[in-house]
Amino acid sequence: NLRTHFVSEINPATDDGKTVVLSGWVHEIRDLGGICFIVLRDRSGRAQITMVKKKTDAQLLDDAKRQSRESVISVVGTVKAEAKAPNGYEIIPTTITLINEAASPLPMDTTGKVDAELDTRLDNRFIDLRREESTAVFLIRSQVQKSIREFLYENKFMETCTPKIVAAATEGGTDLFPISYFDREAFLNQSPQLFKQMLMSSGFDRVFEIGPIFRAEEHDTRKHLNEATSIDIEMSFADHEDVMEILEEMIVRVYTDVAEKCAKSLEVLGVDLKIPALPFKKYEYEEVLDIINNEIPEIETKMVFGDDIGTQAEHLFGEYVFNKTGESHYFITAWPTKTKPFYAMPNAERPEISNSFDMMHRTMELSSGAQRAHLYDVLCDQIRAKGLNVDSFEFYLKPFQFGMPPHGGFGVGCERLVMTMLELDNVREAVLFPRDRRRLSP
Ligand code: ATP
Ligand code: AMO
Repeated sequence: NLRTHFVSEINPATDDGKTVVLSGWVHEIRDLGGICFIVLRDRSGRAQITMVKKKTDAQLLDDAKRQSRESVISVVGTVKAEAKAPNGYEIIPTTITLINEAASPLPMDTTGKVDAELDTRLDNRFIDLRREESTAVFLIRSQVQKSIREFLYENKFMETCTPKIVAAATEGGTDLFPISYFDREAFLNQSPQLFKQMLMSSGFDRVFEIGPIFRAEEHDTRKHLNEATSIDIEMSFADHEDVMEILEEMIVRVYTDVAEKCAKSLEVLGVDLKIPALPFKKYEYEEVLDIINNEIPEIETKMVFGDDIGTQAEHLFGEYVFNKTGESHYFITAWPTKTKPFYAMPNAERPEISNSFDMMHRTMELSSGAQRAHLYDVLCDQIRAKGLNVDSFEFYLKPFQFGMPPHGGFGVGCERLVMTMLELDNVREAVLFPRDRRRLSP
């Protein structure tokens, strides 16, 4: 047996005197002469293996001292409560088995004593992920995805998988990755958008997918990836208001679960999580323009209806909202129809605005969504109005002719959700093996 416990599962109060088996990596060896410590690390934390020279078998001590850092070892020993040790206990070993030796020097420091550039860390990601801060990010990300799944299942959503190799662009044609598909051209999908909508016509009613999206964005920023993970939902007999309610509840659920279940990882990262208050504040697009034009003097050029809210204005407005409400999350609703994709529903009274929204974090956009145009003729008009060809959307449009219910949905970037939650400087830190303009490996 190579493991009876993870390091964090041992409780000094109740396990004192017990024999346990721990397996993991040699985080550190400290030989102080009369006493020698090995710090063994697994994904849950670190345990101190203590060998007092006089009381330890000479061979065992000798073997222990020869271990190289980051080698894989397994330790059988007795738990001893010890207030000065990490987690309040140490292990007095009876055997230490070297399972696989690590070469030295290491490509990168794992102890946190030497700061590495993000690029160095990503080049050596396998070992960077051994750092407790990196592990913490992905333990939290795992909880985020688990909570989202649980929340959506509880709300009657079913999980789906839609194709990633597609024939047509979803979100406009500029940022597609073309691939060769036998003798035809195909693309990596930018969003499950068209498929999740088609499933509404199939009567699935509420679907979700957590999966990759591919965007050939050329810019190199802290918040754009070329392969991202999108949390997509689509629901029938619902409008944008219903969709926003699900979204804000989902976000609060995720924050609540992470605060409760990932306390240790949050502590490692030094993050004091504030759970957003419900409901999120809603600002209509035109209200946002008014505020930017009249209350945010840093934006010198007056904005007019139809303008995109650029990065600088987005940031300043986020600060404005935060100062006013104390909240980081909010919605911008009622975007001009021409700034939103063809599938957004134009407003019945004012067709120049759409039943759409973005869900914002103080520092960036986290999600967009909308009620969808579910009437065939309206949808065809909108596709044409965007200068796109109706014929290339035939597979998508057909379901709209044979019983399509009203519906709506959203997409949330999972990495941005984790990045903003954990105040990470760069979205790449929330991806195991990020893909960007320059990075295709590891
Ligand atoms: P910013 O406004 O802060 O400069 P951005 O406009 O480039 O950023 P993001 O905030 O990074 O965009 O988030 C993605 C947004 O960019 C979406 O809401 C969408 O409007 C636009 N976008 C990104 N990819 C696509 C795409 N493939 N097709 C259409 N729109 C896209
Ligand atoms: P949108 O294009 O706004 O909407 O994407 C939804 C969310 O996905 C994330 N995202 C990204 N994250 C990192 N890098 C990228 N390059 C990137 N692109 C997008 C963002 C963004 O808010 N079909 C619609 C959703 C819908 O209406 O249901 C869509 O894709 O967090």
